[in-house]
Order: sequence, then structure tokens, then C-alpha cells
Amino acid sequence: MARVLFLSFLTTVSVEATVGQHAGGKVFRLKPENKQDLQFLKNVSHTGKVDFWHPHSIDLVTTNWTVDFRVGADWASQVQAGLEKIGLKYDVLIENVQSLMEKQFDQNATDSTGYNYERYHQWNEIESWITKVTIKNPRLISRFEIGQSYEERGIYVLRVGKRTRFMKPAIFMDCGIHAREWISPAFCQWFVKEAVTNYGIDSTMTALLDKLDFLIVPVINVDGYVYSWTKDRFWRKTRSRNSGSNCVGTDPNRNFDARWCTIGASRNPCDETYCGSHAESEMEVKAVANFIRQYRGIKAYITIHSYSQMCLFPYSYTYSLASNYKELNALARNAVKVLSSLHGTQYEYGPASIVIYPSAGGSDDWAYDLGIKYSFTFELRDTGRYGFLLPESQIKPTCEETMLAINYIAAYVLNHPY
Ligand code: 0X9
Ligand code: ZN
Ligand code: ZN
Repeated sequence: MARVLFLSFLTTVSVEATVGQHAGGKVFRLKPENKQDLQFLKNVSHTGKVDFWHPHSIDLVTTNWTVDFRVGADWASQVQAGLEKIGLKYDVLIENVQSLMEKQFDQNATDSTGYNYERYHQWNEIESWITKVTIKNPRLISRFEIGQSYEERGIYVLRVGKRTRFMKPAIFMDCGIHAREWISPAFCQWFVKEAVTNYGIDSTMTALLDKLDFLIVPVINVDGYVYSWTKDRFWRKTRSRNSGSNCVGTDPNRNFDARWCTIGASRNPCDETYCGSHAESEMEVKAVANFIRQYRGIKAYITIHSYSQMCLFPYSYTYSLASNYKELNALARNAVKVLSSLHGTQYEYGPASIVIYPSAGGSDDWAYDLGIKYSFTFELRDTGRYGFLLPESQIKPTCEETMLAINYIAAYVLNHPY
């Protein structure tokens, strides 16, 4: 009689209980020994609240089969009570499906240091990641502190590549010039993760790291990045004070010494594109520019921004075409083609002055005029649906597809020495 009571109770509550069905719950394992046990399982299954894991359907179950089934959180205790009442022995295989799902997600997303690459991280987490990933991969990574920010945070370069006795050609890639473009630092970290986990496993990555060094700046504009976490999510500029103004910060991508402040930049410290008091007035820009100037063998410069899904190249400060325009255009075209092959993400490409807007003082033009003839600005996802608030769920697909483009450019650079 107890069984009947239990089942009628099940039926009454079933309608409102549907919502939490997938919220988690428990997984039971049991062996029906007789017709009564089988009937109990069937009744439970007919409520639609039970997910048969093994076998996949109750119809396959006969006595003495081992049955694994999941019951949603809202029903788990009733079913458990029912099992107790009819005296059918069971094991609880998974006590809390929800927390296991979370852990499993974490395991997929984290490396051996527990770092989750599918999340956005605060600067202090990124900084300790920089230290850890360097210590954990001594054969592939060395870390340089290339300077400090206005608020005295470290600016780091990770040199990623197989250690060799001779200097290798290098590809410089920076992230986080603009504070609010959070997907950018996430990508630089992803790139380093991919490099260290695929070296010696994936032949493309192994070949690249054997023959090239990647010089990665995970976050250039560290002060702005911190500010975008703590005070203003949509902060773009640095955090340096401007004399004679209450407005703070300079646009670091208007502060490079490339026809500085002649077009598409503002002289007003209150503007988002303020070019600064002079070229390289920003310590962050100076640190990066000094590093690139003194480092021999940088063959490509790549800077990661968001958003708008574009692969841009010089010039920005003029509508005139770069001397190797045809080569850059073909390279960009092929890079966005491989990028789109993964998830169908469409990119525009071309000289930035034409494709977005003319603007002087950008890092790409500056690097190009320094003699680095492969110079690109990537504007990652999306096209404005989420903009700077690109959800964490898009970190992985965004980084995966971008990897293809960066690796394509790297392979091209390797095969076209100069
Ligand atoms: O305006 C920029 O600095 C970049 N776009 S963003 O929306 N991320 O701010 C584009 C940079 C293109 N290159 C140059 N302007 N030099
Ligand atoms: Zn940007
Ligand atoms: Zn994917």
C-alpha cells in the first residue's frame, strides 16, 4: 500500500516539477529483482522525470539488469523514499549531478594549474598566471618585465618558443591595448595555453615553436584593464593624469609615433581617442615601443582588439596603400578564410583607413614603418550583439577560430623570410 501512496503522490506533483528536471539531481544504480521492482521502475519512468542512462530505455530492462538512471533534483528524494519503502536496494552513483557538471566543465577548461581559459580574469589572476605558466614550462617560455604602467603595475612579455642556441625570427603579439576589450587578453592567454599544450603533439604548433618565437604581451594597458574591472566596465584608455584637465587617460592606440595625432585622434584629454601630450607619452606605449625597437628579428606584429570582426593592416594614418599591399591583402584574405572555416564567423579585411576609419598614432602603422612588414590589427568577435560584453561562452569558439588565423600568418611569415 505504501507503494500506491507514493505513486499517487508522484502523479499529483508531476506537472509543476518539470521545470527543474535538468537542474541536476542524482543518479541511481539498482537491480530490479522481481516484477514488483520492475513495475515500480516503469511507474517512475512514466512520470517523465527519469533519464535512463543505462540502458537507454526502461523497455529494455528485465529483472537482474543493472539500471542507471538520473532523477532531477526536485524528484530525487521522493524516488529515494519510494525505493526505501518497497525495499529495493540501490546505490547512489552521483550524489549531485549539478556540481559534477560544473567540475567537469572546469576540468575541460582548466590547465594543470587550475586556470580556466574560458573565463575573463582580473589582472591579479592574469599576473599570477603569467608567473605560473612560465615556471611550469621552462623549456618553452621565458618572461620579461619590459616596464611598468603609470600606476606601477608590471608589463610583461612572454617569449614562447623552443629554446635554441641561435636567435629565431619572432612574431610579436599584444593584447589589451584597450581596457574594455576583454576578449583580447583572453585570446593571448589562450594562445599561450595552446602553444604549451600542443607542443610535441600537434605538428603545426611544434614546427612553429621550433622555428619561431612568439613574443606575447597578455595585457599592455594594465591600469585601464584593472579600472574596467573595478570602476568602469567600458573604460578604454590608460589611467594617466592629464595636466590642466580633470579627465584621465590617453588612447594608447593613438599614442604611437606614427604621424602622431595628425588624423582620427583628439587633442582633448576628455575624448576617448585622446592622443596624449606627445608620442609615447604613455609609459605602457613607451615600454612596448622600446622593447620592439631593441629586439632583433621581429618579423610580424599582431595586435588584438575587439570588436567588429576585422583583419586590418596599414595604413591607418593615410589612405595611401602600403608598399606590400597586395601581399598583405592576400595574407589577410586567407587568414580570415581559415578563421571562418571553423564556425563560419565572417571577417572583413583591408587597410584600416579604408575598412574602418583613418587614424594616426596606431601601433600597427608604427611597427610597419619600423620595418616590420607583416603588421595586423585583429578586431575579434562580435559585430555588436554583445560588443565588449561578449559572453564567456564565446571565449572558446572565438579563440579557436582566431588561432587558425594567427597560425596561418605565422606559417606564412616562416615561409617568407626577410
Ligand atoms: O581605433 C582603434 O584603435 C582600433 N579599433 S577599436 O575599436 N578596438 O578601438 C582599430 C585600430 C586600427 N589601426 C589603427 N588605427 N592604427
Ligand atoms: Zn581596441
Ligand atoms: Zn569550437
